[in-house]
Amino acid sequence: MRFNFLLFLLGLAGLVMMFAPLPVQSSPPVEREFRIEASQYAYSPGEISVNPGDTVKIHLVSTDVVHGLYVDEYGVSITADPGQTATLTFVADKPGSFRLRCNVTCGAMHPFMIGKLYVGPNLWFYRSAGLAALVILSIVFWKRSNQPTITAN
Ligand SMILES: [Cu+2]
Repeated sequence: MRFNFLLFLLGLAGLVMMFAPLPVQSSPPVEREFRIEASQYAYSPGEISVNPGDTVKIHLVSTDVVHGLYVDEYGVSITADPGQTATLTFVADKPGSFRLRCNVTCGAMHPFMIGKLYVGPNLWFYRSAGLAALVILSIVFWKRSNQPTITAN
């Protein structure tokens, strides 16, 4: 009976750990600069990640033809001429993951020229670490409850 209650508590703690929004701001906003090379038909690096509130400065360098970079949902974009660098600055105030797409028709595979902006602290790491700790706790409790108890007469 007591053990079931503990299990219930552990399960509850697990759910909270998975889904509760963490109110902590893991780090104060900073300016982050990225140099992204655009060539047919990819961005390099293809993924960038920042913390919410950060000022993102992207230097887009085109190595072959004219390429663009449009950030989904943020609605900001930039165009870089061949061999040129263009700079885009915006504040990453929306958390989540957003597509970066080329907004200049640059060739046959143009629609597949896609990158990713990830805005958010690495919550999954902390959540899975918390879950792992819970699993270990449950095993400890389970072992204890299965131990034969010595009763004194
Ligand atoms: Cu392109």
